[in-house]
Amino acid sequence: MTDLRTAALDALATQTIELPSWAFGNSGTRFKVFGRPGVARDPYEKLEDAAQVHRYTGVAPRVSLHIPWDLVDDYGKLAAHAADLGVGIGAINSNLFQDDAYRLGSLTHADPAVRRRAIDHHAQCVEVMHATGSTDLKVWLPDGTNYPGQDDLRARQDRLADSLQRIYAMLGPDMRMLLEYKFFEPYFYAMDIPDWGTSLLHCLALGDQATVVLDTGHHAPGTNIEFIVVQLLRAGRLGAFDFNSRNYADDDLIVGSADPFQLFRIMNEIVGNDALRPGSGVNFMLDQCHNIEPKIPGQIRSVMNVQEATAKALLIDRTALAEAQQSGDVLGANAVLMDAYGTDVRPLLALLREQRGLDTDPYAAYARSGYQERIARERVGGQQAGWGA
Ligand code: LRH
Ligand code: MN
Ligand code: MN
Repeated sequence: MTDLRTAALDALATQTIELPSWAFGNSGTRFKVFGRPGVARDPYEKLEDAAQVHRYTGVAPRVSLHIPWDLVDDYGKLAAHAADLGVGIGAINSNLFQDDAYRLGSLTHADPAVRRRAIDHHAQCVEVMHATGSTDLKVWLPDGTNYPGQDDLRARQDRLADSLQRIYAMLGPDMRMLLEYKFFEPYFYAMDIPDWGTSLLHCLALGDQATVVLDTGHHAPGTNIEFIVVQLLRAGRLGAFDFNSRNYADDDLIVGSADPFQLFRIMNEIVGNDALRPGSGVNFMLDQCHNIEPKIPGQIRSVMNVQEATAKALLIDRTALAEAQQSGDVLGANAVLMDAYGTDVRPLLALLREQRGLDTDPYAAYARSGYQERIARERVGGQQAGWGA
């Protein structure tokens, strides 16, 4: 085996990918939520399903929770259940988009009482973090306006900065805030955190424990996402990814399904900037909802797609690339990248799994396991992923 392949195997062995609890509940389009037999009925069962993804892929040892979608009486008990299943609790997602009080905003609302309510919700999330051992508080701000003049854009930013500061002050020394941006939806004139620049400015004002989350579905079509990755890494503020695929909007499709080349370009910058290594501070999370496809195989497919893109990025001959770049060999440099992208990395990943005592094909191994048939038999009345819950 070449040195490049050996190094790639070593790096792949250290990679972990975090799963979203909401991937294991029923979800749908804005027209219909489709129920599937055997879908998890509560957060405990969501963790059981997530543990299946980890069991067959070996690289998905954490699960993000969403509060209040994953409301339980005893979070210590939920974390212990996770540990028994061989997984841990990852990021805690707050929810500012399902409350009547937030029609005109939450952390940006003109009324201090509404802002207080939104800030207090994060105190609840931080409590969950203490109880579960989670270190990442993920904040996606759904606030925005629909019409020019509807509200004062500057005043909303000022109120947001103040609210975020109060939330940041609740964090323990080992906790981080992950601040997510999205350019449109649920509002369409001006979102209050529409882009990475706005998120970064707020993070810089807050302090070192505040970092940006890049959800791959939250950009305008044609945006060069890998450029954003580079900028955030350069600033030391890329805290996490929410990986998913999009064709038109925030589609939340299987990672790497719409544009596997984009995923490769992103992972190229991650590998090239030494951000794959554990301890680099980047949490590789999935943020997907499966609407028409089965949940557990859907997550397995996404995890495998992230692994494939990562493996290809690891196979880039970076010495040859640097030489071609230095000498101004435009097509030569591009060819180095495309050679790696064109490599069939499935045998390498099969070897990785073999070395860990896993089946070489996690997707097929899960299908054979009988788990899907068992949950379809035993569970009745699956829980909705979140919306409308
Ligand atoms: C917002 C978002 C955010 C989570 C998730 C459910 O669109 O990406 O990361 O709240 O969806
Ligand atoms: Mn997201
Ligand atoms: Mn999203």
